[in-house]
Amino acid sequence: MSSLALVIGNKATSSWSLRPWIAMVHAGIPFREIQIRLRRSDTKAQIANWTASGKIPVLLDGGERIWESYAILEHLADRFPDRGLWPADPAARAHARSISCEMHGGFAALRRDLAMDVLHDLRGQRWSDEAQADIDRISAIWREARGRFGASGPFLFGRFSNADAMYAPVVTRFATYGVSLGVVERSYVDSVLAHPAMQRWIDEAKAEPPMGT
Ligand SMILES: N[C@@H](CCC(=O)N[C@@H](CS)C(=O)NCC(=O)O)C(=O)O
Repeated sequence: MSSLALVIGNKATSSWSLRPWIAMVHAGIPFREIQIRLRRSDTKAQIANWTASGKIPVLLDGGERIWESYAILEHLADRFPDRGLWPADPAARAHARSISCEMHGGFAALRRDLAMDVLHDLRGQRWSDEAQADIDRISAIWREARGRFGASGPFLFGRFSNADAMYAPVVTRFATYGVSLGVVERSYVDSVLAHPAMQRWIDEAKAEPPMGT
């Protein structure tokens, strides 16, 4: 039995939960899943059982609790150094961390206007100029990473890495909202959506009770 447990929210909408979850499933790291239903009267109390931050995901590792999606990804890379969660090359790894932190701390307009919902076709919805600027910046980030570091595979740094985990929720948004993309970004979106861990997340989201219940 694994000593790791990941506290997450609803798979349909919990974009922050998807990040460590997809990294762990991709890397074959065994863990127990503890799911908290979001947007219910008892959600805050349920989250408070695991973290004083008021937010999930939280990773339980033995006696330690690690919160904040990016910190969890760093911890997993430390704990499982053989799984290649960051690119091996130092320059690629530094770049991967930079774009992952940019995702973690930024793109508020995108998150507000294009909330993640893997279950619904949201084409036809409109978003602000600020959200479009976020989309343009993310597209540029993906093109640069693919161009400089992506030759060995279909992901940002070739092989799937923590950087792809950080951008996985954006990938689902670009697909469900029908965001218009260039050839490189479209192909990257298709590769992430085809990843077995991403498919599993979406399948499990479909099997969940409706939000708020
Ligand atoms: N910066 C945090 C953000 C986490 C976050 O906002 N999580 C949402 C769920 S996706 C949450 O816990 N919301 C609390 C609530 O719905 O009451 C991270 O990277 O983990």
